[in-house]
Amino acid sequence: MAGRIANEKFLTKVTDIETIVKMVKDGDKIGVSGFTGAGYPKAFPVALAAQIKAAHERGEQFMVSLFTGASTAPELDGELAGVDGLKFRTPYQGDPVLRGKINDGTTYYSDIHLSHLHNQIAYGFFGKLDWAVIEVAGITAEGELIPSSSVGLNRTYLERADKIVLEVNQWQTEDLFGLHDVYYGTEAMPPNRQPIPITAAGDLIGQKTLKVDFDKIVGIVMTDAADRNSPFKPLDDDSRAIAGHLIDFFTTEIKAGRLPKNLFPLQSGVGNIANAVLEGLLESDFEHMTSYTEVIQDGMISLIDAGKVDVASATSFSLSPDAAEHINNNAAKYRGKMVLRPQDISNNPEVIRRLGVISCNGMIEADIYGNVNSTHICGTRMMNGIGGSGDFTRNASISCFVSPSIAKNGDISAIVPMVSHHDHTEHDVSVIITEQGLADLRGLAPRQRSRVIIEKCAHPDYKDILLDYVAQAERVSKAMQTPHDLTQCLSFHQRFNETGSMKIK
Ligand code: 0RQ
Repeated sequence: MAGRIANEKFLTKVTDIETIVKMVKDGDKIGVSGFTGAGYPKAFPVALAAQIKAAHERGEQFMVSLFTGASTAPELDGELAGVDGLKFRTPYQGDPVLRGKINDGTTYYSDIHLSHLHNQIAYGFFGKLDWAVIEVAGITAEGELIPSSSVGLNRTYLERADKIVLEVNQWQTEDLFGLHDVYYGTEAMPPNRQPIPITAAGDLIGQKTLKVDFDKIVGIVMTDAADRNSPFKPLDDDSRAIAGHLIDFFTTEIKAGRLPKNLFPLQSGVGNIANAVLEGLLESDFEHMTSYTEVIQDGMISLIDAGKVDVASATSFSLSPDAAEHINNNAAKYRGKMVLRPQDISNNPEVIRRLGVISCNGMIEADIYGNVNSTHICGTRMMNGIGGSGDFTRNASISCFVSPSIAKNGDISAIVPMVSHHDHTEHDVSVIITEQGLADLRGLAPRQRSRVIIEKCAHPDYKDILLDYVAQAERVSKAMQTPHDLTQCLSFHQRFNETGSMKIK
């Protein structure tokens, strides 16, 4: 323990988790560390869930509001949602149990751009935060915190909450020290903000550790538990084809003089397809690439190891168990090649625009005009959330969306007449890619886009009904800028809800 807590004063705060969670009350607002299954507290949520369950069994009301960096893991979102303990949740999740509670109305979910939450908390939109519960890899002799496998909103929660709990996780390697860059310049609110001085993906502008107000610490607990994430799906033919289309596109852009030979910094979203695209880049000829993204996935580590990517900036790891073990054993080797920043910096629109980031994110569906739905199944059912996809898409030099052209054995088309929920509008989407092909929407008006998207991206089973829709829309629409048949524009979704398939039987 003494090794991990190098400041003696902090040793006096070490206690057990039960003593701490007894202080949590119904209605409390809790900001925790954790981003895409990395660096979340392991002891507090499980102990709190047990306490909430016991309170419910006594007939007492007990629910809390939970704020994170992004998605966490079953021991956090799953445990608390499983006991009906979450009244409110923001800004992003990916847990099946919590997804169920959001969709059955138990939990209010505010789905927020990840770069926005720092300011929104500072402005007090959510009220006062009662708790910050932060996992760290260690505490320095100077009394500062060595972040663990994510930074997320830790700095914000430590600054804003009344009470602080630290979990010192001995599973996280101490060699993570030096991989973080914690910038304190966004403590100043507008109009006093200064430019964020990042002009290249690997620039270091902050400090290696998080500051903490010792007097706010109510307890420190020791843990020894792995970050929990599931392995990525193995590369299949569809993801190989999608990666191939993207690489061909980059090659064409280089030939046209619009991209340098090492591309612009890449952002790659969460999910299997986004990770597969990174794996696909391994087989490409591009070298000395960089990445300005929010999560470092397995594919990014392969690219760094292969010498294809020089440096990757993010806010968190999002790794399979094998890759997490690899990082734990080799973290020191990656200093200078990886940097983890607060998420209002990793996802900062100013920096993304300056660097010319190329974004690449998964989608649920796109429509014939290039609007994209990343979050809602059939317009109402939350999947995960917008996460950082909007931060990057709106500000990227080229914004790409990737998806197989069909889902659920072909009963769902990823290309539809009108998206059932809008996350990214036609104004922000440059390129759509499915295994069928790549639609480059840049420079096209809506009626030109509809042809290109259907021709290049739609699955053959859906091409004809999509073209029929276009013809019908152009016949009946009151105006020709963005023609729609308002009685039929959601017919694919309606058919799916009624028959279980978007196909016409
Ligand atoms: O279901 O898991 O039951 O097989 O959705 O789909 O094709 O494996 O794709 O893992 O890349 O996820 C948009 C959800 C794609 C993700 C989304 C079903 C499909 C499958 C997963 P199964 P795939 P991916 C930065 C960026 C928003 C946040 C974001 C996402 C499951 O990319 O959450 O981009 N993005 N953040 O069968 C019904 C459809 C469907 C569908 C797919 N139209 N209808 N089900 N599925 N399309 C990172 C962060 O923000 C942290």
